[in-house]
Parts: sequence; structure tokens; C-alpha cells
Amino acid sequence: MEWKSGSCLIKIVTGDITEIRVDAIVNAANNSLLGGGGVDGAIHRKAGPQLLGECRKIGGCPTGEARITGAYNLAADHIIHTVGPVYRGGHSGEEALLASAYRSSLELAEKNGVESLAFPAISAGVYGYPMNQAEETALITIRDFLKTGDRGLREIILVLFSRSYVPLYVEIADRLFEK
Ligand code: AR6
Repeated sequence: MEWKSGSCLIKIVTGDITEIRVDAIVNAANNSLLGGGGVDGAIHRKAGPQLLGECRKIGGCPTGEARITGAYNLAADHIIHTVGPVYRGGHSGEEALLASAYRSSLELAEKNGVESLAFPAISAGVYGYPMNQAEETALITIRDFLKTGDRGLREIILVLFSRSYVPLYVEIADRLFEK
């Protein structure tokens, strides 16, 4: 499942983001950056305790922003930690904050010369964001970011933990990107 935008490929894969070999993976973190459950827990477990040490020095991250660290024992080179919003019904600025989490991650990737980047479905787990809305916002934000010129990114991989959401992603990607 592959689409393109200029010189960047957009791919949808299912599996565990901690196994993916890319320049950077994105972590769906919380404001403390000190680890938690879900994908955050999996990333910290696999990267090892040095990651927690580096995150402690950063001292947290506001919702909608992103911070970069090393990836230690992971196959990736960097981890971009971003904090998505907790979903509270959709009228508390969630969409703008989720878009900002994606945009901040993409900007930080570009600034650090990242060519291949993998995203989990930010906010769509513990934070309760409905998957269809979360993915629409994710893919629109990625499309708009890439539209503004060559950002150095060559591959963006959307990693789905569950196969059941693949048709939803494909439907959205077909609408927003060329094949
Ligand atoms: N690889 C890819 N996707 C995953 C993995 C994995 N290893 N594990 C879970 N997912 P969540 P959030 C999917 O809850 O909603 C943490 O405690 C999962 O199925 O990880 O942004 C943090 O510390 C879901 O689709 O992130 C925060 O406190 C998606 O990743 C809070 O959870 C995101 O689910 C953040 O909640």
C-alpha cells in the first residue's frame, strides 16, 4: 500500500513500530516524556534505560509539540516524541492539537535530516481519539506539509497495530494522495 507526494512515498504497514528500520520513529508520548503504556511503553522497553535518562534531561513537552532523542537499542536512529491531545468529545481544540503534533514531528524530522519516518496512530489509543478522525487529521497534515516543497523526506510510514483499520486508512489515503 503505497502513495506518493512529490519525491516522498507514503506507506501503510501493520505491525510493531519498534521493529521498523527507519531514520526516525515517532513516539505517542505524554507531557512528562517519562514513559507510559501503549506504544510509549513498548518504545521505552525496547530502547532501554538510557532513553529515560535522555528524556529526563529534556524536562517534558507541551501537547502538540515534539522533541527528539537517540533511539539506543532500537533499529531506528532517532525517536521523535510528540504529545497528542486527550480526546474529550472533539470540542476542546483536539483537532488543532493533533495536527500540531504531526506537524511538529515532521518539522523536527526535516531539521534533523531525517529521510524515512514512521508514525503510530497518535492519540488513537489510551487518549481515546476516534480512529477515523485521527487518521483523517494525520493524513491531511502530512499532505499539507509535503505540498509546500521538498522537505527532504523520502518515506513516511504509517504503522497500524491492528489490521482492522487498514481499509479505513486506504480509503483516506486514496482521497488525499496519488498512487
Ligand atoms: N507499534 C505500533 N502501534 C502501537 C504499538 C506498537 N508497538 N503499541 C500500541 N500501538 P497509545 P495515545 C498503537 O495508547 O493514544 C501512553 O501511556 C495503539 O493500538 O500508545 O497517544 C503515553 O505515555 C494505538 O492505535 O497512544 C500516554 O500517556 C496507537 O498506537 C498515552 O499512552 C496509539 O495508542 C498516549 O496515548
